[in-house]
Amino acid sequence: IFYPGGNDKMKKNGEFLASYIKEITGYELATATGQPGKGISLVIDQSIQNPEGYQLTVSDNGIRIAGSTDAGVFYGIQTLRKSIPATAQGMNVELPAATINDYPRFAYRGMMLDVSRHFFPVDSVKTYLDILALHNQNTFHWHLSDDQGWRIEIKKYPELAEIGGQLPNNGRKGGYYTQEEFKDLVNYANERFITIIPEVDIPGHTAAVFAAYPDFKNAVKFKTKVNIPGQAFNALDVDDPKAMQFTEDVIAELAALAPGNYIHIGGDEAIGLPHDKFVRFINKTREIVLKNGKKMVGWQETARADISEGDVIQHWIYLKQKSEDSSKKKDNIPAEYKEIMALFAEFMKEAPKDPGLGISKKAKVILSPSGYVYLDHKYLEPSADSTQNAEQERLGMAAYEKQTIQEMYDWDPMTFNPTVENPQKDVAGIEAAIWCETITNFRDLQFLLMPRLAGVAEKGWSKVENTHWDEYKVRLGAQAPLWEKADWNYFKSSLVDWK
Ligand code: TNX
Repeated sequence: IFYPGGNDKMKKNGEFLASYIKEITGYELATATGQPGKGISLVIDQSIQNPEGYQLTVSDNGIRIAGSTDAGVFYGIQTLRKSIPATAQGMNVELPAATINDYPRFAYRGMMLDVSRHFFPVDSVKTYLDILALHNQNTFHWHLSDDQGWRIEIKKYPELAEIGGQLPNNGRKGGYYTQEEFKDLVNYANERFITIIPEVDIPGHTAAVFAAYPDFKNAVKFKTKVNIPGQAFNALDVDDPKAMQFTEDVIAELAALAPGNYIHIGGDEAIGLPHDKFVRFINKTREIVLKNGKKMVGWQETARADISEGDVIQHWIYLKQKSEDSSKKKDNIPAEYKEIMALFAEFMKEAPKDPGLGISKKAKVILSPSGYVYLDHKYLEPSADSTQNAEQERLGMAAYEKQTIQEMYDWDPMTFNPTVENPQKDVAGIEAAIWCETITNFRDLQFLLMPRLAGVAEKGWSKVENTHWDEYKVRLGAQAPLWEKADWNYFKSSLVDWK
């Protein structure tokens, strides 16, 4: 495997390719700088237009993978890796002579992980990043805080992680990432051309912050003893100087840790927080993000604040309602839930307007419509493997209607929501999310992630006219041996003929 000298990233690319080939075939290929000879050459070629595009050529003379950047070459390597039969251990591998010119549809291809509802240790996050890399996903949105736990060490507020990271959470082990671990993961992601966008979710979803700092003022007025899992009844108060100093300090530490351009400030579901306080909170937080040299991403509700050009909103509300079932459940709601349910209903009525509102303020949009890319939906179709029945029953949010992997694959990010009128101009890309309320270990996470992530990745990378379920399911079935070789768990959908 030849790579151009004096380029560490290309050297690393060569090493990745060697390790993939070894994993699949058992063969150990040497890597070396120098003139491309017979063998595999990795080449920087400025004639390739898209910065993440590549050209993969297989001929009598060997294999050539060219990109105008080291990232493009990396994606060519992923394609070569997926083209070697995963059953090739110890066998000769023959590839057909071919030239592939390939490049992504969207520049932003993200995946969110909720480590608050379930804490995953560093090694699991690394495997998660490996899975993203195989699928050409270039952004890792790391949901580091929520009601159930605060997961990143903040030096000025040690109790955040020590107390807020160890809350009772349905018997799950708590935990948090030290800043050293965070930096290690930034490097690990960077080698795989993945940018980390850290999120601390404020002003709502902050029960873990209040657990650590009970003297902060809670701006949510109404009081209730009940708690609906995943819903926030706490919000930092923009008029509490302590809470705002906290916001300032936390964002400064995060900005120093994460080399990417963006900080995600959450902003979702601040139910019960008066509109005016919400708007002022987001406005102030936005200023803090900008002052730290970063740009702000927020969940779509942040469109209600004074955002403008350069800001990014994440469009998440888009349920695919197949039936009216969900309304039936309303009858047996206990009286003490009524107030929050009314507030929530009001909130959901406003939410469909957010994306258009954000666009009218010149923000860009990341598409994460829950009906298509919230991978914590339960699977509707049976597994082809009955030993998975218990997992299938247990995993995924009961509040969503179950969906088949085909239903979640069949969409076009550019046209699914007519209120996004000019997606060519306003959409930055797509991002899937995995929320972990029902997840109890890393195998559970993989079970919900795979195979749906492959479909999300295809929608992010390929032209929509090249994404048809009937062909896709064949390509998908061919991926399983690679996942099995890596010991990644996945749902064996009965809609797919798994190889
Ligand atoms: C809504 S979407 C949430 C999360 C939940 C998720 C469950 C969003 C920004 N907030 O807090 O975990 O639904 O799917």
